[in-house]
Amino acid sequence: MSARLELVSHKLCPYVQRAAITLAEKGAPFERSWVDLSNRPAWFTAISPLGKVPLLKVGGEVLFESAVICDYLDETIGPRLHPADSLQRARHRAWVEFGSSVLAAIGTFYNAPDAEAFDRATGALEGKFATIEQVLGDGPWFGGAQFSLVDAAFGPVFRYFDVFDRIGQFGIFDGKPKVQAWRAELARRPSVAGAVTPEYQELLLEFLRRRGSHLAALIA
Ligand SMILES: N[C@@H](CCC(=O)N[C@@H](CS)C(=O)NCC(=O)O)C(=O)O
Repeated sequence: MSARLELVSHKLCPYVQRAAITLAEKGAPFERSWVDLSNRPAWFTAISPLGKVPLLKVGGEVLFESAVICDYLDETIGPRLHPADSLQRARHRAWVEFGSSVLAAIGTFYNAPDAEAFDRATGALEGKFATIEQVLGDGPWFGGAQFSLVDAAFGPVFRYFDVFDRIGQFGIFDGKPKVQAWRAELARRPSVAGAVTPEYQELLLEFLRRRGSHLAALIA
C-alpha cells in the first residue's frame, strides 16, 4: 500500500474508531481530518454519499462504510485480521454486524426519554451482551489468540461504558465474566486506547447531557 490514506473522522463516532483501530493494528501511516456533523463542510457533503463518517481517502478514491473500509485495509495491508478460513471470515463479518446492532441499542439506551423506556433499553442491551457471552471462547480476543476485526468493532462499543459507569451502575455486564474479561483486554490494547483523542470522555458526557433523556437526567 503506497497511496496516501486519510481517515475523515468525528471525535465521538464508534464507526470511525473501527477504522482507526484497524489502521493502528496494521501500523499504517495515515492522516486524520475532522468533521463537525452539525455543521458539515461542503467538501464533506460532496464526497460522502451517505453524509456519514468514516470516509477513507485512498489516493484519489473515497471509500465509505466502516465494514467496507476495514475489509479493504485488511486485504491490502498485513497482518491479516480476518480469519483465513472463508466460513470463519463470514462468521466474523456477521459479528461485526452484530456490533452495529449493539451500537444501535446503545443509542436507544442513551436517548430513552423516561424511566420506562430506559428500563426497556437497558434490558435489550443486557440481552445483546448475554448473546455475546454465549459465543465468546477462552479469549483473550473474540476469535481466540489473534486480535480480529470483531475486536476492532467492539473496542468502541465498550468505550461507551467507561462513561456510562461514571453516571451509574446499570448491571448490564453482571453475570457475564467472558464479556467483562474481553472488555478489560480491549481497553488495554494500544490500538483501541489510541483510537480517540484525550478529551473523548468529556465530549461524550457533554453530548449525553444534551440529549434531554432519562440518562442525561442521571448525570450529576
Ligand atoms: N453504517 C455506517 C454508519 C456510520 C455512521 O452512522 N456514522 C455517523 C456518526 S457515528 C454519522 O456520520 N452520522 C451522520 C448522519 O447520520 O447524518 C458505517 O458503518 O460506517
